[in-house]
Amino acid sequence: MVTTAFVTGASTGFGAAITRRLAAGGTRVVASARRAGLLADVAADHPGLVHPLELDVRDRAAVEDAIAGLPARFADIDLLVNNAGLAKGLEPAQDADLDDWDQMLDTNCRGLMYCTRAILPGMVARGRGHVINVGSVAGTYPYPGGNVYGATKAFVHQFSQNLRSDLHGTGVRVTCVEPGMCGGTEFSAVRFGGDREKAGAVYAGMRPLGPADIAEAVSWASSLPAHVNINVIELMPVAQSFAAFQVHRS
Ligand code: NDP
Ligand code: 8X3
Repeated sequence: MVTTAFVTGASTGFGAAITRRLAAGGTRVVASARRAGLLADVAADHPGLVHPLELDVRDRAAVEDAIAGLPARFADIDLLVNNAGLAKGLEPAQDADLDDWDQMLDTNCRGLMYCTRAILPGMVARGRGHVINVGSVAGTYPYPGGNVYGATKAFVHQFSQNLRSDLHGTGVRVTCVEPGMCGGTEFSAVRFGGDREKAGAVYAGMRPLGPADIAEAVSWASSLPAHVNINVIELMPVAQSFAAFQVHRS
């Protein structure tokens, strides 16, 4: 059983649902994100079990300090859920904003690296632990405008697999959860710069996955017996599937 978890991006969406799900099962959770007010709301619903932690995962020193300074009750982390992340923009590469590209790389890749590197030594020393990284189908299947976002999630996938090699024999497990379209989060509003109408249109007329589906996947993978490692979970709504290659004809 997971006793202490550290969840990034816990203020909304998947991270908040994962935090609530774990806390409801009695797990102590460090819930981290930049927006302290939203974290306080999550913590208030689970008194004593959720420790809110205001943290920007892009800030390497802040990540190291925050993890080194956790209260004793929350210090021995046996589940890290690297969930913080975002897509910014859907423009073709030739028109994209480089600041958006930097923010995606810094959050989805560097932030995930910093949290992992800070928490792994404790797991290895204790001979147990589980890192669950939130990737995306965008890391496997290309789509127009997915350019750097998809590339960051391909990084998350491969980093997860490589972690398994490095952690061989330590007892520490690694899983990459790779969802398709999921509504009920701020993902599309963030991607479209706060344009809620454009964000809502993404899910019009179809039933996407919801944050509870992702929390279920995380809960399942982390609750399996210690000798079982789920490498990858790829899940999509039934309403989403694949289309043909595009062909340009002159
Ligand atoms: P949300 O936008 O609702 O959640 C993103 C979370 O990341 C928020 O809690 C946000 O909190 C946090 N975050 C963003 N930047 C930072 C940062 N620099 N430091 C710390 N926290 C940060 O979206 P989702 O719940 O949908 O997304 C969660 C993850 O799932 C992301 O990695 C996303 O790429 C991935 N994903 C989403 C899918 C979808 O369709 N929704 C599908 C596949 C994958 P705050 O702003 O308070 O810091
Ligand atoms: C989010 C899923 O298909 O919008 O990672 O890129 S998608």
